[in-house]
Amino acid sequence: MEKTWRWFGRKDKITLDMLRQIGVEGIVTALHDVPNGAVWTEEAISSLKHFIESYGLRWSVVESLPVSEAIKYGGTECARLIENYKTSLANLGKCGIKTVCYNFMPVIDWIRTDLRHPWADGTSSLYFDYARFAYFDLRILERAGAAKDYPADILAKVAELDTTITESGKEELIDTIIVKTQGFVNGNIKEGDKDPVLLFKRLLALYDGIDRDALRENMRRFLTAIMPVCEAYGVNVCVHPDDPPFQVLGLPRIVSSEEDIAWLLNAVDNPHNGLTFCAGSLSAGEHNDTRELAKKFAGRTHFVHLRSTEAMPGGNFIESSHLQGRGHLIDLIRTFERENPGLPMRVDHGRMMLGDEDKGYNPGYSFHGRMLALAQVEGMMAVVNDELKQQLV
Ligand code: DNO
Repeated sequence: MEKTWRWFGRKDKITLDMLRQIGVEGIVTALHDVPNGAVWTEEAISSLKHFIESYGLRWSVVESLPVSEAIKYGGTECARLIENYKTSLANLGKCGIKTVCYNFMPVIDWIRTDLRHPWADGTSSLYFDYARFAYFDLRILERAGAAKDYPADILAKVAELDTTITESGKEELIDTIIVKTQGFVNGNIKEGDKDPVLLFKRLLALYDGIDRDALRENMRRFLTAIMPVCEAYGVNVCVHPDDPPFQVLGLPRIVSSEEDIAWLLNAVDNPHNGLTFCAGSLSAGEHNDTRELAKKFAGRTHFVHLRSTEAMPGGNFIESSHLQGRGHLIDLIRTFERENPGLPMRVDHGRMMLGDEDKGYNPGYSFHGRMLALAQVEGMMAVVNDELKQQLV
């Protein structure tokens, strides 16, 4: 597999010089300054590409070319935004960047409730606490009908939290769920925006009446429209699974399970329509077995995120070490190297350690934690490739 790293552009405190020193081969990035929905011009793409190449690296994958909300809910601007998306894809293809990751999660991308969940060894990682999330939904958003979406034990924990949570605790929960984890990935709500809860409620309202089937049809329409451009320029698009892989906040999520993935690959049955195999996201759902999913979908996978999670009691999950948890990364590497060798992979998230804490990195994107994870994954890759070589002789 190709060793890639998510880099947030020229402003990233983790520089390309640093990445070259730790054995990174390819860069995963985006035009982070271009607003969601606007065209990525050939000039802007090729300027960043040349910058990356001047460090002896290559721009391997785009993560992400964001799909605007109006495309997902089918708003009036949908046709124009799809045209813009096609132009951006064509421009990427012309510049030789052929793997493009995106997601189709309405309003909210990945969800965590705690950014610094402490480990006994002094490091910390990201965490999802179901009751704290339910608290945000029921007590902060006050979403109509939300109570029926949670089991009785979670509702009891929410009532208990009511008596202990402070005002600053509530602010921190809001900041974690809809600002800090979101701004840098989809730009819906950014740090510094006034009244994020109100903004968020307005976004949720855009999906009134959009159920699972309607979202599926909008995804089919989007994929069908972009396939001719993908074919013309040899670009592979690869959808990122829902993180976590289940329904939240009354919104449909349609890339959460084996059945969902099979649906989207068959609905537009074209090799350019593929999957970003995010082991971390998929493993956070107890209905998913990453090993089985990899065997089934390796041929249509264009990009791999190696990360692992551990399911905890009560619907919580923690981002575990890359060596442990439900990700089963060694097995995945074995499957991908056999079935679809050489795919770009990045270690997705790492713990915070050894001074990462005060650097202001995007949540999950620490330096030391990811470097450690990369070294662990490199070791796994070396063993697997050695095994494969021995099987050939
Ligand atoms: C979080 C990421 C996701 C991912 C997007 C891809 O760390 O894995 O935000 O980049 O969903 O579109």
